[in-house]
Amino acid sequence: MKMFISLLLCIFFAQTSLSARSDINVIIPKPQKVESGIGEFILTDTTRYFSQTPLSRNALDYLQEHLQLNAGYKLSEAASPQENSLLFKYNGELGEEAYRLQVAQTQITLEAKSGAGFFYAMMSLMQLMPPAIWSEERTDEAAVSWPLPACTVEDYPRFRWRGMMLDSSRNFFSKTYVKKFIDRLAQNKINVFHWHLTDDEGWRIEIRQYPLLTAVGARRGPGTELPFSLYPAMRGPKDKLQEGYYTQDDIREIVAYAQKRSVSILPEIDVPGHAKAAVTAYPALLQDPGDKSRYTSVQKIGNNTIDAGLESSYVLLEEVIKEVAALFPFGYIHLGGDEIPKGAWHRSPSIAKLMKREGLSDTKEVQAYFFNRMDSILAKYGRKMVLWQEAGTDYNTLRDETVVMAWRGDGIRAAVNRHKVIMSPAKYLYFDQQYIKKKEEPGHTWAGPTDTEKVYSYRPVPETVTPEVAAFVQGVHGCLWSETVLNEAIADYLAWPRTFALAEIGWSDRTRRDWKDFEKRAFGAGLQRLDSQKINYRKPKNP
Ligand code: TNX
Repeated sequence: MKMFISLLLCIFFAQTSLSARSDINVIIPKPQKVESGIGEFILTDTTRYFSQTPLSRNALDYLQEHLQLNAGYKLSEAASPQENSLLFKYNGELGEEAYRLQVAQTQITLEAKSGAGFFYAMMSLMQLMPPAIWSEERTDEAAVSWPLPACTVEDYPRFRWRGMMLDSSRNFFSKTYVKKFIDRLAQNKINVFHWHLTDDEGWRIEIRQYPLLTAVGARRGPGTELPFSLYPAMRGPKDKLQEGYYTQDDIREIVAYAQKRSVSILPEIDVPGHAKAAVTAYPALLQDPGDKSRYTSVQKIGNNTIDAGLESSYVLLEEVIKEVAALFPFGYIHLGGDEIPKGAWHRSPSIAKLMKREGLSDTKEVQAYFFNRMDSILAKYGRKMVLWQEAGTDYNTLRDETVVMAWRGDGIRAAVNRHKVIMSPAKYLYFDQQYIKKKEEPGHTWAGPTDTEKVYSYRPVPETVTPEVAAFVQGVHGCLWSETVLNEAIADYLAWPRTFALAEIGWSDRTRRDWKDFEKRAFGAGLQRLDSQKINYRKPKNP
């Protein structure tokens, strides 16, 4: 009897850990089309792969790494298409990031015409597998066979630009964490990692020609020249030195890691405001010693703005752009431009001189002059500019390719005025805001609270807008600013599960979006996937 019970238990556990998903409605973001088939495919160490194209490389490597880690084997290559195999097929008729995935009892077929397409097919395929496939450590010795429900998926994205930002300045995140962050975006078909690398509280990218940017600008706290900003000072360890930056080697490694996952990195160098770290490192080059202006930023940082009247500012910034462009292959560099404090530049002799020389009548025009010059520097290095909304929409002398990032909520106005725009409204997509209003919840309160359902309710393009105007909307970005993010567990908590909703807004057609359906996928299979990666997500009230 005892033996019989343990046999039953064995069968039960073997089945729970290895049975195929009975519901195939698990993929995030929601594909354009999913149909179920008959039976299942069982992937084991006897399964082979065959690829018609080198474009499948990254998709295949991703699966192989996870299989090696979680099952202890990799698939071997077949000499020709055969039964019990994964077949990667080039399909030139599909769109740039589109894919077709077919799981049949005898074979799995992945079709695409780009590396990104194959990668996305693989992300969908792996989401159909038991969640243990995502684990970063081997969890179940018995998990050597992976059942997959038969189905067909046809899919393509709504927007080309699906982004998420991490602020590495206010608080520094290790290289290992940044990679994990990128990997999790890629799993959900988010394709732009917006990396906020400089701000008042820290300059986090090595610039070879100007080493003090990091030697001085990447350290704050006791014994350093940089002050704390108000927020970390309120909640962070005031008595401890905080430091950290990414070397150029670190950055190359992270860029290559992201590329393997079809993620482009948009680096942000925030100028001319939000630049206390830079002006502390090179005061003589970036601020006029005769400037009598005294001002504080919204975040209460004093005199944090680079002087747009000094030639040496442009010399230094050109070198920064040159080195940044050499590190990041993406066609865009984000130059910030947000929140230039009132009072900045007012009593700077070099600004007065510049205004006279160029016939500029106020600081807004000075700012326009500054970004026009920065834009021509970017053009010299083959890059286009992204700016925060207030800097990008006030004047029309910038190149048409310039993209504005709309955080204030009236982004569609930028599109109406024929600016390329990315929607990043603080009220819906600032993931540094609390989920719910409660003292114990981490995060800011000024634009929140923002729970997952509210994120999901965001519509980047109102229905009343004409297709011509809608075409200016490039996509959506979530932003994880980090003043209140004092460790990686809090970053996880603020980002997940909200980032699932962001991924779906960026990828899935509006007609495919339904909160109840999303809730089931996100709080079901989605959370299982986060669990197996040990991500410290915020547990929803009714999972
Ligand atoms: C506003 S929106 C900022 C950031 C802060 C964030 C905090 C924008 C372009 N700037 O500097 O970190 O709010 O929520």
